[in-house]
Amino acid sequence: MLSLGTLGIVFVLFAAVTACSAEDAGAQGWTASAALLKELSQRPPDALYEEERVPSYVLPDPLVLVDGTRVTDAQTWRDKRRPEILELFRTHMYGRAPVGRPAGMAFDVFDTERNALAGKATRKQVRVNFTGKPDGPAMDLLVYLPNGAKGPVPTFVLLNFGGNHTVCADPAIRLTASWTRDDKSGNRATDAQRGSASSRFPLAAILARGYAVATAYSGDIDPDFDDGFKNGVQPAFDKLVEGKRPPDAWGSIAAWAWGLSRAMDYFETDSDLDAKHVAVLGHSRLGKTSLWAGAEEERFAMVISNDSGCGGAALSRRAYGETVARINKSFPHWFCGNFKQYGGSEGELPLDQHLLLALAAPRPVYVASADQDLWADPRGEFLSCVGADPVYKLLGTPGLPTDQMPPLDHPVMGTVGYHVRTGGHALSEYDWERYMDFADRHFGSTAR
Ligand code: GTR
Repeated sequence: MLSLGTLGIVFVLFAAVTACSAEDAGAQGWTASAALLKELSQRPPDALYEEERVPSYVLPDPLVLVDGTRVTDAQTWRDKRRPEILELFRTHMYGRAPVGRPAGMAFDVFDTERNALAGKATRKQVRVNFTGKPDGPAMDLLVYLPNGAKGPVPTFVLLNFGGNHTVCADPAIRLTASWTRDDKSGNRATDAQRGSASSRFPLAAILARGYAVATAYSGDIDPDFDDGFKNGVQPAFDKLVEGKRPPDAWGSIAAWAWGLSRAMDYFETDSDLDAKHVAVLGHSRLGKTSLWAGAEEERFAMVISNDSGCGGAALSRRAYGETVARINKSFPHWFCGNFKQYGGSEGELPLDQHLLLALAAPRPVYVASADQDLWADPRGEFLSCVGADPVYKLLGTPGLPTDQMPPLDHPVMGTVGYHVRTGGHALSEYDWERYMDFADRHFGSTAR
């Protein structure tokens, strides 16, 4: 266990870092705006936003086994510490998903349009039937890939919040039959919603940079409300113990992450897509999901979380903004039963979120925050990156280029990347452009 100061100067060990650039060296690290802090202190919910009130805490050391042995080589990380940490997250936080590709799973490529988006893209839609049974749970995968690519295309995969039809106004996108969050439309997908989330999917910019984008609706995998896991994929796969779901049974985040692995199963069958260069990305609750997907699924070559906050990239022990108690109350279905006991006692958790980032190592991982999004604790998200860095260094990668909070709109990119950008809780084109810079750097922009 290592001590941390309340102001976030962390990890005395492995302090060797490289300055990001001469320009950054002189610039001030980001701090929350005083005006925003004042405003937040005057409105509910009552959450901790002042750095001075962050409790002092001790983070589990990523390089010490539960039995106290220090991890000093890559093999011990790989064979012992990584599996141990994965098990901690499965047991105490996200729950345990079924292992591997489900027997009977079937893909139906029901749409291939080589002249989509005014000829710029090929659109594919694939029904992924998880059990292969006609009435079993299924998700629709929507893929746009740039036309004229020289070979298989590196791909960003992300879930969406409202249905595939919300990501783009393309009328050929099939409406989901699943429950949706839009209660004004009777919780159904409608034509009127087409393109309503397009700001999160700057398709023209993504395609122009030579990347494919694949998306599926999280609610096809598990509808996002607490119904005791009667709908979604869980009932088709759950193994009850004495008629009950065990306290480490998979919650919604684990189910969504599992769905992303099934998307990867499909990519491996599609020669247009470069399954060896797939970046898993997600925003907010779906950013918590992309991090867990990247931990459980090593076929993802890059892992990106956008404004994922509590239960995602932010350190739980800081209890800043959204807390474990609060998230368990608002969204009890996101995590497993065992996680409920840690509300208000984050220090008892045998893990924290820097360990989740470390599970991506040595693959590139990128964490992004937004200046106005204090609910998601930008500093806590950065400190998670700092906390994961020793693992990246042990594995022989450059890791995170600085242990100091970068200035606003100054991305840092090593094997671990981070930025805090101007603006609020959103997945913006600025975020996408940085993720593509990061992918160019690690996947090689000349590969296409
Ligand atoms: C909020 C929740 C966050 C975040 C966000 C979202 O209400 O408190 O943890 O996940 O929703 O997913 O948009």
